[in-house]
Amino acid sequence: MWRKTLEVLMDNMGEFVSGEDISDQLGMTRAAIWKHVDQIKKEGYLVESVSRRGYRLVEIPDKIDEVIIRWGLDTKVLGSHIVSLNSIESTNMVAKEMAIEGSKEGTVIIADEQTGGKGRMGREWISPSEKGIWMSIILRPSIAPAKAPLITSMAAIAVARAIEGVTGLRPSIKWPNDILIGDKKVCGILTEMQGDMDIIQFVVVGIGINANLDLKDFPKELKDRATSLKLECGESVIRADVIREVLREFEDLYSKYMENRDSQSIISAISKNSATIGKKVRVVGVNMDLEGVAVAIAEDGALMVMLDD
Ligand code: BT5
Repeated sequence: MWRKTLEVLMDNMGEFVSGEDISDQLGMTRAAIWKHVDQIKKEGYLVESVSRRGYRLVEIPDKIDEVIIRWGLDTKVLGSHIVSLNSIESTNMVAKEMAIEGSKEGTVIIADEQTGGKGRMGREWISPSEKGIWMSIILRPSIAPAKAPLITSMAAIAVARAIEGVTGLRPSIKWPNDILIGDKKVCGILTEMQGDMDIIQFVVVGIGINANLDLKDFPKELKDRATSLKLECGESVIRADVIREVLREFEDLYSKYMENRDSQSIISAISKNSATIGKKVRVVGVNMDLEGVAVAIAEDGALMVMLDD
């Protein structure tokens, strides 16, 4: 319930609001409001209490909280329902369970810490507490499963744009799911889906962004391959600012695609920012191991490789 009081204080950020006004607005006693404010302070928000003037919210901490994320978020679908958690094994796991149970499109699950964060093919994703953006978005696109890679591409473009918008850094996209700054990984995307032969039931887009990790937060083997926004900018970012931008950019790309089904703008955006095209690559599959040069991204999001022969 304290979140309701927080919402009122946030709407009046920097201004005093009297306990009476809040209690009228929420239909609660002033004693209840006083308790809420006490809780809000304990949560790390800076609130001034001055007798006869009321309460004034002065500073919002860098927290993963649905109220903070929703504040100023102008999307229609993505983030229409936000679930914020302290610590969880994997937000993708929670999102998949919620999607199976019928959670609506645009639901966002976000955690301060993942104890079993997942990469692709069972790999591990390091997700230390209060340092990063570990979130999953449920989508229900009426498209064929073969088109699902486009959703990963949209998420990658959205993250790259959001990072640039908030920090001024210029990330590139390493096909299919990594965002790099320079040659170091700052974000990974894990898209999982459930569907039939010709239609998707849901897609869970898991996005992990290293926001405020310090060098000591990375295990030895990742120290020269991974980076964070903080390490690159020299200062911490407010995670909620980045989250809102990702949701806005993602919704923009997604809603346009669902409307016109034109993948060309997605392909050209991802090609323009690509860290892969023009590079020598190795294609490793169950029964193949080939080398060549990445030349383009195809209409369905696949990477086209020119083999040596
Ligand atoms: C990925 O896999 O890059 C997908 C990562 C998706 C993470 C998000 S967080 C929210 C949601 N919930 C989840 O449980 N997962 C998603 P892949 O391309 O397989 O890369 C994994 C590899 O990246 C690992 O084997 C490490 O080498 C490296 N790695 C692990 N943690 C990292 C980190 N925090 N930053 C950079 N590299 C990392």
